Amino acid sequence: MFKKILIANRGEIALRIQRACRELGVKAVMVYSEADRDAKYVRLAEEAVCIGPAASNLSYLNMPAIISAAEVTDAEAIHPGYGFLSENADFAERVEKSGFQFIGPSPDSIRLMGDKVSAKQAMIRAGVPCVPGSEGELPDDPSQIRRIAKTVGYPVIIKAAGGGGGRGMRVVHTEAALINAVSMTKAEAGAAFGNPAVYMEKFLQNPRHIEIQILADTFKNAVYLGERDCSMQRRHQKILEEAPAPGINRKLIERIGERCVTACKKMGYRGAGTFEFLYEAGEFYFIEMNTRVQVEHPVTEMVTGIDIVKTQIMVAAGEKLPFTQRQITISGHAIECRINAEDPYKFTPSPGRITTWHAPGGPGVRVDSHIYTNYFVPPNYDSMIGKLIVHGDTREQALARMRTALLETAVEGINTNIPLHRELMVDAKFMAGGTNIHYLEHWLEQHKR
Ligand code: MV4
Repeated sequence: MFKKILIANRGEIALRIQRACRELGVKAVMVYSEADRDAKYVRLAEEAVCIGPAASNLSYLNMPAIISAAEVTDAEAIHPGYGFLSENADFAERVEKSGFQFIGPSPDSIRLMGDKVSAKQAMIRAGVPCVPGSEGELPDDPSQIRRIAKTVGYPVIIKAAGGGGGRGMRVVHTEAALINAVSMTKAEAGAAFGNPAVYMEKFLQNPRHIEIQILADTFKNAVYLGERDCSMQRRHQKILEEAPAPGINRKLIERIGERCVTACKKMGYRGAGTFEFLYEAGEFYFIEMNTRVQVEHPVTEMVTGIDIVKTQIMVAAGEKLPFTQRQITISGHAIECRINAEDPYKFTPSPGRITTWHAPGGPGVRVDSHIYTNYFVPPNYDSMIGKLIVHGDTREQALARMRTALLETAVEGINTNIPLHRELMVDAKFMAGGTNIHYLEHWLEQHKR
């Protein structure tokens, strides 16, 4: 095992990784920007290094500053968390070239999955079901593009190879609009991602967003830890997640999970990963793979009892996965509510000083947050200030526990989205389970104030 790890992130995930380090007996080096200097999780770390001013591009995205911090503190490995440099293949490569272990997959795996066309081709080869569409990048010839769209069937969606997470896509309903939509998407993709390549898929109108968590070691062992339902989102920002996904056939999940595992083994994938699927009319369609730990990993930890962050560190240190697929079982139900510093209905950010913080508790309640009374939420970063996670024997019990936890939680001094979560936890359709990716946006439209 490593003696010392550098944590190249901030906020709740920095604290989460620090906790995993402590459990493993590994020293944690925290890097921080000037805006995060006084944060308690920074004080709590064995060592801390300032890597620059508040602006992310000068600190948490500053590769030389982060690698220098690892050098001066003699860290052996770097955990990138999520966001920032976590899926930057060039960063992973520079980390490795500088003699440190990147806690994540190889630069090649990150690069393969970062290009959504090559990712999809790898999945097709591995037998993972994908959304029907162009096999690879769209050609330039308009008549060929029209022919592909005709075969796929309208509506279609044009997506940028360099995009992902909802960036660089356009829905096309008619042949008349096709060629212009392709040109526009290519132009935008070239400007935004430095790669004008686009591909086409059948546009699914009312899918759910279901993702499969996997873990893999360097000995060709890989397992899946079941699925998460992340359909409750607004403008591609998830607001709550749950595991397992309500109402989906377990045998189907097992078949898809096994395909994901096969794909990992085939790619020689290492570490934690997430296969994102659209689920519609009883079928799964792969869309993208994330090569990092995700915000919503706790719901999977709660239903499997497996510490995903600890396992990431163990496999990065060259250890074998400490469990086999047969030893992994899903028990009960978990729900996570993301707590954001924002107006609960207008979604405008609400940074500032937290004058009161009272955390909930009780059986099956977990709080992943770095905040405390008198903590100042800086305006420079994502508005998520923590996550409330509950576990119950059944979905109904988890819902009841989340309602109680949300009732107990007090955040004063700033606005948060807790009132929105309280309303969703008593919403009849959400309570019934299985709402699709459009549900929250429609709900907000109907509950305008
Ligand atoms: C789609 C789709 C419908 N059909 N692909 C958006 C984020 C990116 N990861 C992929 N996305 C979508 N791809 C096909 N073929 C609908 C979406 C989509 C979406 C997906 C997951 C969660 C929320 C979403 C919100 C709008 C659109």
